[in-house]
Amino acid sequence: MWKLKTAEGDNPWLRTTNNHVGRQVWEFDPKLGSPEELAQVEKARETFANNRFRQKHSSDLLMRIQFGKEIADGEVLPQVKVKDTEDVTVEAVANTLRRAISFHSTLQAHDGHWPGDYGGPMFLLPGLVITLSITGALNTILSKEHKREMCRYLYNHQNKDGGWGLHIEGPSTMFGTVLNYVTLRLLGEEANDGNGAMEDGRTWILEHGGATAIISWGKMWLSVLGAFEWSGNNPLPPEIWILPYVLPFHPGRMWCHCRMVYLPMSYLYGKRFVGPITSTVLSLRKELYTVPYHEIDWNQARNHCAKEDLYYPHPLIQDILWASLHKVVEPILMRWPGKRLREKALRMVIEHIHYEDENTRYICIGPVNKVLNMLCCWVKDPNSEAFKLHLPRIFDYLWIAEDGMKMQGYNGSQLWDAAFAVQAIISTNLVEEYGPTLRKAHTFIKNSQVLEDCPGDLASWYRHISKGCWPFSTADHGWPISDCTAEGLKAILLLSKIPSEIVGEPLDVKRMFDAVNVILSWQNGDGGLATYELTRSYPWLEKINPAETFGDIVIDYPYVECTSAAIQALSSFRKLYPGHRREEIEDCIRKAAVFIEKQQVSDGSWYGSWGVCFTYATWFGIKGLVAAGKNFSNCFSIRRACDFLLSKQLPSGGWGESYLSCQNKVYSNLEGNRSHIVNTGWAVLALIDAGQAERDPAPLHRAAKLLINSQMESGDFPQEEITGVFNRNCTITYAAYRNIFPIWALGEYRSRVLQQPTRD
Ligand code: LAN
Repeated sequence: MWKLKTAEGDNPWLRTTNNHVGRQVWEFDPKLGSPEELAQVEKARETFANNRFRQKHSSDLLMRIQFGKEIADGEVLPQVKVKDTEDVTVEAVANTLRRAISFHSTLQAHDGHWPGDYGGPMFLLPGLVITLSITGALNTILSKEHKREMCRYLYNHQNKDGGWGLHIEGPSTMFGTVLNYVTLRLLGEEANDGNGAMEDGRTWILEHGGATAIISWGKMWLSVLGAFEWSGNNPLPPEIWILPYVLPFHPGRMWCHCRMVYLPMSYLYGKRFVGPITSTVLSLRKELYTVPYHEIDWNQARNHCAKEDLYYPHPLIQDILWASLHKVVEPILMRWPGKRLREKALRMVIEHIHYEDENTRYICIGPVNKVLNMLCCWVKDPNSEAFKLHLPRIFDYLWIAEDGMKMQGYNGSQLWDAAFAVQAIISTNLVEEYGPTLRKAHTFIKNSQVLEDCPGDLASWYRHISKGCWPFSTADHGWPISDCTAEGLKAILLLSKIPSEIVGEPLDVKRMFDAVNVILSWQNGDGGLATYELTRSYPWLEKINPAETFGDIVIDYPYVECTSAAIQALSSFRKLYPGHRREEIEDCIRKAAVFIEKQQVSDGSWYGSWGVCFTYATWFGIKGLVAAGKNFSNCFSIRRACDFLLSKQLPSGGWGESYLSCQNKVYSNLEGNRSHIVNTGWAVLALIDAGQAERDPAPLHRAAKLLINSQMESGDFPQEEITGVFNRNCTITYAAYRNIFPIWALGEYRSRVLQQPTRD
């Protein structure tokens, strides 16, 4: 049976700064699992597969089954349901909360974090499998169980029309279909597998123009594999790294995710690296195209893109730019003396790759550059230490649920979920009862703060300071993020107000000051905060975004979510430490509030970038303004935002927003106007913050009733549609949200709407 191991790492090639706190890795052990447990797992898999077109999101059941042993031993309070005709009572809320927190506590790992699925995107596993197949590590690194579970995952997420989407809930795209089809082939599936799935996939590809119509990232992956020609790619010259930093398009000015993905891509492009041409690769050359491989017009293929994939079409200026680089500059750089410059650029690029690897303990900033960097290290030297150091960190990205084994969007969302869970539990006023849970989470958050900046001259590595920050996942990952730091600090400050006999010693004040220092350092001139760094260049740079399926990736834009989180953290901090950097903090909060008001859309909403979508950002918008000292009566923005939210409440009492909101920037209900507990949680939290209880609590009562009635017998809540999003067009799973947000919303409802100011 599969077993989740947390905070462990016994491989000599693993490095860590904090004893692997937060690390989560699944291992297969054939000796584990009672017949009942194995039957439970099988049942979960079967149910998922049978309903896979209706419910595309898995419910993280393998982890729940593993932790479930503890639940069975503990007591579960009887379930509560509130009838249509009844009012919500104090007892019903308290009972629901106790059941929910008790359940959520059983999912907490011994190091204090809440492990969970961070899957969703469907373009990540292919990068890993292609890399492992090229480097010959596919059979040595992955067991047959790994491969079987990966195939299960891919078959489970094949759409009815035979294709695969960009993410689990998305319609088929060429990118998703070609890459996942290729992945299945590399994992050992035959082109004609007998049950028709591979044939259906291939038919989808051929009917939509063949693999020349795949987007640029797909072209790159197929080229390194040997199933596409480099001449069919638009140039990614590594020389961009040796240009002077004053140029607005210098990569050091780009969003770190964009910079870090194009860095290794430019290495592979600069070398025109192609892996070994195996019989599978030769066969793929026949399977993927509508014309014979040697007859493909590669120059035309450079700009060919299926309409299903096109979220961000290239403007004309890009076509001109790529054509001139392709036709004029590349031929010079490919032969002497231009080649000398290429070699110099490649040396610089690989140095930056090593710097990134070393400073993330080989986890890397995300799943895409993780595997690309690993491939580059192998291309440089197949016997290198760097490559060996990369291998054990692959497992930090793999997660298994009843839908199979997936590659996650990050090495987890550990810190983020723990910071939210702490705030949610504290909001309920049931702190004494859940002391042990909070104490463990407190330890985890303290152990996950990043204590040092990256080494060397930060500016020459284009890095912001990190000392005092919190990451999104683990300290070993270590990249600093503005809102993660803010949410981490908020949780730490709340915990510091609870007696240490209950939750343990508070964080050393000096370390709180360090966190404040990074938060202040992130504020841009316009008052807003971006994600990891300051905004270093201009929005017009988006014109040279070559990734056809993603929007807003070229620079790090300021966001309402990040800005609001910073205001909240600083204003809570200021209440406890009024003397520390007072003027700077006040100034920062004031400017940040102005930024948030400016970002508001004319209908009163905010449009979010990292959650689905208006409900998420509007919660942040309101919460930020309230933390800056504004309220319903003195702030027009808050009044409008409340009207907006109330106008979207569904007859069921809930809110339910589709990921299509993010793509189209227009509020969209879920199909059939279904409600969603997570959206409902965000809306309730926002309205309570804006003082809705004093004006008219009726909408809150209706929403609370819905949340209470959604709870399942075990105390868990159902997994509904996916709730995260990035780069406008791709969704991502936040598996803990279904537990955290009902708890948080009902917690605030209990203490601020049903008016229970004293702790019991
Ligand atoms: C994340 C995850 C965390 C997220 C929050 C902290 C929640 C957000 O408020 C700020 C942005 C951030 C850090 C974020 C940005 C985009 C990420 C890194 C991701 C959604 C996780 C995966 C995604 C990354 C870009 C996926 C790889 C794909 C590429 C297009 C490079």
